[in-house]
Amino acid sequence: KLVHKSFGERVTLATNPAAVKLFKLMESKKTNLAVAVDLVNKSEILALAEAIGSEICCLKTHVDIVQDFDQDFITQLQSIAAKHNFIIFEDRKFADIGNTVKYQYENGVYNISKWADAVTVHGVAGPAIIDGFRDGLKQKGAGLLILAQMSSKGSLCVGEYTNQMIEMGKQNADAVLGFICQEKLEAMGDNFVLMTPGIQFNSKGDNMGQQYNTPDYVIKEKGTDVIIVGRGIYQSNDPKSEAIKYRQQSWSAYESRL
Ligand code: S5P
Repeated sequence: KLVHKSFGERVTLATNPAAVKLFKLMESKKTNLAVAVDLVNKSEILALAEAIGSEICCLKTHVDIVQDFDQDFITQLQSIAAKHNFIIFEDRKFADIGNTVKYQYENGVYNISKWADAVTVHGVAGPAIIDGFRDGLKQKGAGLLILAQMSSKGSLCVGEYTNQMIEMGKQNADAVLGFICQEKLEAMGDNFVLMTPGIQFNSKGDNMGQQYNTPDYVIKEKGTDVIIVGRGIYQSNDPKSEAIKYRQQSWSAYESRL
């Protein structure tokens, strides 16, 4: 059985600045709910962020699906994040060589390094990918989330690959905020934030491989820290009250394991 420290205690163990910020934020705001806002219009995303901002610790974007993306979208999203006190993480799942991801992170239309507090990374190309992020991360005080496991059926991020991803994180704890995973493995330690997608109350999965668990299960039984909820919230008729339900279950599951 895993022994769990509080987010407050883990503030002092974290070395990545975004991890420190997120542990503090979760402890003070009393929420470990992240929402995946996979909507394709700027106005819909901003309206949802405003509606649920008070309930969440993180808002996750897929910026490359936004049809009317512009700089004003980022400016407005950042001001909503500041007002409601949550961090923004861009789920870009970078996976190339260091030199290429540096371009992808710092350049192009989206300029992700200028605004994202965290970004997701697949370590399939090996640990040197992290060197491509170091300059950009430092300037913003941001962090990487390494995909250690995935929620989808038949995922190849398992076993020895997962162990290698944890090792990659530990060797680069300055740059790494945490892991995207389905469970806490002992090697992950207490200095990283563990985030788990594939969460929904009313569904077991979709017809494209997604698999769902409840907040209670992944936090209490599997030892993760943050739940990432997408369609369970943004497709509901009342996203705000649904977000409150996910927040309450995930926070009380967290409190009960302390
Ligand atoms: O293993 C993963 C990793 C991620 S980041 N499985 C996932 O589903 N995700 C992301 O979480 C996915 O890209 C989507 O944005 C979100 C889950 O959305 P939902 O609508 O299925 O809750």
